[in-house]
Amino acid sequence: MMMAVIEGSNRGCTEITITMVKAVAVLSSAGGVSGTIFFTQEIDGLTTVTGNISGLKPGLHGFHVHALGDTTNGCLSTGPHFNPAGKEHGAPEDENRHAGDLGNVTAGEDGTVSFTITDKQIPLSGTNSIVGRAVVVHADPDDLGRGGHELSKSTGNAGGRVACGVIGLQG
Ligand SMILES: [Cu+2]
Ligand SMILES: [Zn+2]
Repeated sequence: MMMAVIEGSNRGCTEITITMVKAVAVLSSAGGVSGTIFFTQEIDGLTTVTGNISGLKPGLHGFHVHALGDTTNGCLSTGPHFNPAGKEHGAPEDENRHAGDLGNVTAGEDGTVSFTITDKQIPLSGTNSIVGRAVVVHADPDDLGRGGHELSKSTGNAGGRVACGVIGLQG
């Protein structure tokens, strides 16, 4: 025991292991929307989200992390927006936002979208990890809390849940 301590102090350096955490969600839906969303947690605490989605109606679609990775009743059972800080719905750049509020993705005329989002409130490790939760794509635009609708401050009034996928660890 004592030997180990002396050896450690003699080495004169500290080993730091940096593990890049990666996760993935495969979207499924009842209505022909499909896609794959990749998550990479950078060493500076940011998570980069890269996705491809197809089968959407052209235009904006609310895109969120919902609290639960439960798809037993389709996307309906993924719960509300992931909101560990107990805030109101907002835009990704807002101070007052749910952690899961990732704004909108914009599908082209062909119904597909490829996008990259970088966000600091959706870690893949630690207390507020989004692993085991779900990503959800909505039928309509997310009004980012500004629409004045009774649902604006809770869901962005983004309409139905057209596709979702559970966020799982990736090797
Ligand atoms: Cu949502
Ligand atoms: Zn929200």
